[in-house]
Amino acid sequence: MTPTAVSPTQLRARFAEHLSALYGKEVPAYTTLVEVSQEVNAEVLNRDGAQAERLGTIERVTAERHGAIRVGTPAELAQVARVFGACGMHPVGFYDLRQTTPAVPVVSTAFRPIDRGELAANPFRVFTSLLVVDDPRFFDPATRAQLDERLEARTLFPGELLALADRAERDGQLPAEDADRFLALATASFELSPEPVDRAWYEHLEAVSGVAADIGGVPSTHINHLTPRVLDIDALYARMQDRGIEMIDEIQGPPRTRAGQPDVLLRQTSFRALAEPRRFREPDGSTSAGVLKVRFGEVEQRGVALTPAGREVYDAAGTTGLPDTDEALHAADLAYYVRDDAGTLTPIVYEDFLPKSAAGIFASNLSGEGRENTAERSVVKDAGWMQEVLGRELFDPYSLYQVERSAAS
Ligand code: OOG
Ligand code: NI
Repeated sequence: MTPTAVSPTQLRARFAEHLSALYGKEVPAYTTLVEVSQEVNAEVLNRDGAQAERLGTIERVTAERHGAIRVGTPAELAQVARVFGACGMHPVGFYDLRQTTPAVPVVSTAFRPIDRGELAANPFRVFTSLLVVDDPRFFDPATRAQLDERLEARTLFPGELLALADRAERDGQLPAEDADRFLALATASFELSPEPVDRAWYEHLEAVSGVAADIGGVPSTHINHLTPRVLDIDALYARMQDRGIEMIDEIQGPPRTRAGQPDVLLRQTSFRALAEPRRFREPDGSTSAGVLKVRFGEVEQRGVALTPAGREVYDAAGTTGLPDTDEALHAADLAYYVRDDAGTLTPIVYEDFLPKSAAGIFASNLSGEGRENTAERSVVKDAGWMQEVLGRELFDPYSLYQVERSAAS
């Protein structure tokens, strides 16, 4: 690298910082969530010492965030892939949230670093959902035609940003000034737009799905939430409630483990979506003030990644079906570990998402139930289809964990 050049790793770390500053300004309760997470993490570190860093150094965990964004067309998703690609973030996993209960009319992937060193340097990941406009279970022909037209007409990412992204990816770096420009444009693309929302159209989509309205009912995209990582999510949940912040009813994902039992996969919870002031365009052409509740704050605790066999056990019986110790999980090939020179097992952290929790997080923060026409046949969208759309490799999470485990032995 040339001396003043900025690497993809640095772009990613700075992008996460920029988005965090933006979201903190837009949603002040997020800042409270980050503060409380850091408080809890300091306490766990104090209490458990080195044991607290088994699933990542405190530096990594403190800086760790995942974001969530939502886009409307395959072309928009392909552009997102270029912007994140510049930051060393690759699409991993395919989640069809139309298959969960309740169904959400999107298919998703997560952009994230894929090798251990990059994850350790900065693990920033973004859960990215694409509206399935051509699914007749959700959208009738007239709605679909209008969605297509409106989504076609908008531009989420300026040409200058995409050109910088392509250059960064091609060269593996950007000169300092171009890096600043890239970050400014990328961050601005996820800012909440002051442009008025067409009320009648938004409400029409909202009757089908709140997520569809949030994606197709507005002329831009925005960060939906930004999630810090915490080492004890139960402690955090209680403390947020003490501070008077209304949390969703439960923690999604595996239940709290028994003392000494390893944490597995991912536990998440969120505070309820806040009423944010937005401008509306009324049917008579006038504009008025109103509110929308779509953005919220989420927090997560991560555990060891399960193998396909471990995941099968978990999906069938929850954590009660899993053995109690690292050694037993490893011996039965139910979770991913590497053994260090001293013979100690180090867990490989789960870096991905859980569709059931994602659907729960979506649902707990939507006002209406939504509407689905189950008489219609769903349109098939799978990982192969998404890889075509992305125009680049869509990685399989299990293969990545497997590679990591083999590399270490
Ligand atoms: C994404 C919801 C899923 C998670 O952490 O599971 C998600 C969204 O609300 O757009 O972020
Ligand atoms: Ni999330």
